[in-house]
Amino acid sequence: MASSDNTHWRPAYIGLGSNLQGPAGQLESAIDSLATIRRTRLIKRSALYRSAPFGGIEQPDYVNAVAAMLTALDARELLDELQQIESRRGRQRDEVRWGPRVIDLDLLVFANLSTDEPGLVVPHPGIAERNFVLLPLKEIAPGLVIPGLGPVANLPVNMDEPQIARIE
Ligand code: A4P
Ligand code: MG
Repeated sequence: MASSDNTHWRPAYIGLGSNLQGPAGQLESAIDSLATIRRTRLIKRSALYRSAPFGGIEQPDYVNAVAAMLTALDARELLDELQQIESRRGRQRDEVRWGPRVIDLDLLVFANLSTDEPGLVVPHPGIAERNFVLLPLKEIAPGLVIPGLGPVANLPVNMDEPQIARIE
C-alpha cells in the first residue's frame, strides 16, 4: 500500500559563484553537491555565466549560475546545508566581503519568505542589482515571483554593471 506523503515541498533558488581554483569545475561540483542535500531535490540548473567582478576589488573573473530546488527543509536548515557544502569545498569563512572565493552559495529566494534577521536575509538583497544573478534566473525561472520584487521576467538587466557572457 502506498502511504500518503504529507511532506511540504517548497521552491528555493540558489546562486552559485566562484573565481578561484577552476571556477567552472567548482560550480559543476557544487551543483552535484546540491543534488545530494537531504530532503531536497535539484529541479533545474542554469548554464554557466562568466562575469567581471562586482564590488570594486581587483580579482579574477567569476563563473556564476543559479539552481532551482524543491525542499522539505526550512530556510535556516537549507542555508546550513549550503554552508556545509562551502566548507567541504574549502571555503574559508574569514575571507573579505566581496573578495575572491572558491565557492559561494547564496540562498536567493525561499518560497514566499521575506525576512531580515541575524544570519538570514531572504530574498537575498543583491538580486535586482546583479546581472550574474538576474541572467541565469531569467533563463531557468522567468515566471518566478520574488517577494518585494515581482516577476523575474520584469526585472531589468543593468546596463552599467560588469560584463557577463553565457559559457557554451
Ligand atoms: N546570510 C544571510 N542571508 C543569506 C542568504 N540568503 N544566503 C549570511 C547566503 N548567506 C546569507 O555570507 C555572509 C553571511 O551571510 C553568512 O554567514 C550567512 O549567514 P558569506 O557568503 O560568507 O559572505 P559574502 O558572500 O562575502 O557576502 P555577500 O554579501 O553574500 O557577498 P556576495 O554578494 O556573495 O558577494 N562578482 C561577480 N561577478 N560574481 C559573484 O558571484 N560575488 C561576490 C561576493 C563579489 N563579486 C562578485 C560575486
Ligand atoms: Mg555569499
